[in-house]
Amino acid sequence: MFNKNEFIGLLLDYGVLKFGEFTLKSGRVSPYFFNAGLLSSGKALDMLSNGYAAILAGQLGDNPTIFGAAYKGIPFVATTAQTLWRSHGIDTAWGYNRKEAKTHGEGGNLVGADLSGKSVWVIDDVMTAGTAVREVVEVLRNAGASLAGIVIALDRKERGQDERSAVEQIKDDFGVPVFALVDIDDIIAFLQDKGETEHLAKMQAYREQYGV
Ligand code: OMP
Repeated sequence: MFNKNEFIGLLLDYGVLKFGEFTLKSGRVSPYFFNAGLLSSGKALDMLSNGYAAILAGQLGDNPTIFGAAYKGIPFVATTAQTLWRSHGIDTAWGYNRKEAKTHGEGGNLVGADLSGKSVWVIDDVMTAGTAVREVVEVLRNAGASLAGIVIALDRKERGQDERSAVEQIKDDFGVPVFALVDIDDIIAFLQDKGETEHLAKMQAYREQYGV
């Protein structure tokens, strides 16, 4: 089953979690970056999907639907649906969006499960200020679906549009649960345990500035 420290170890081994200076979507300059695109092996994807599925298995109601946003969410939602079936015996509908609407063939910007009238769980990689997730909620709304909840791989635990964390704000605004496989405090604790000091001071300073 899913183990947080094993997962953080894998994030470091695969270079998914990098240290340096990174300008984020929010404009914040961060001493670390989480690049989910580098979970690019079968083993890594398996561990990630196991994590998402372990959380979702306890949350999904009848006729579940899960959704991954283009582009990075697409492989994750697919493998999570498979893991839910193989490991938990839960058969969930799954779908994703295209960034560019298709004008021929079946057309449209949604692929897979019919979302209309459904209560949908969203799978995403990382939340900083919550902008990306709000965009996904808009896609669901336009498809006539409602949001059931969100599972992300990493919660950076940063402020959103006010003093609350982005995750808390999303929970309040949409009235849904938000789960994360790991958060920045888990990562800081992992580094401390390993006696890693090189990046810790900068991570903690950043956390003071933007974190909650
Ligand atoms: P928010 O939209 O501010 O919540 O930022 C989340 C999005 O930013 C993610 O979906 C990524 O596209 C990107 N991002 C990362 O991939 N990794 C990070 O560590 C930080 C960000 C980011 O730009 O904040």
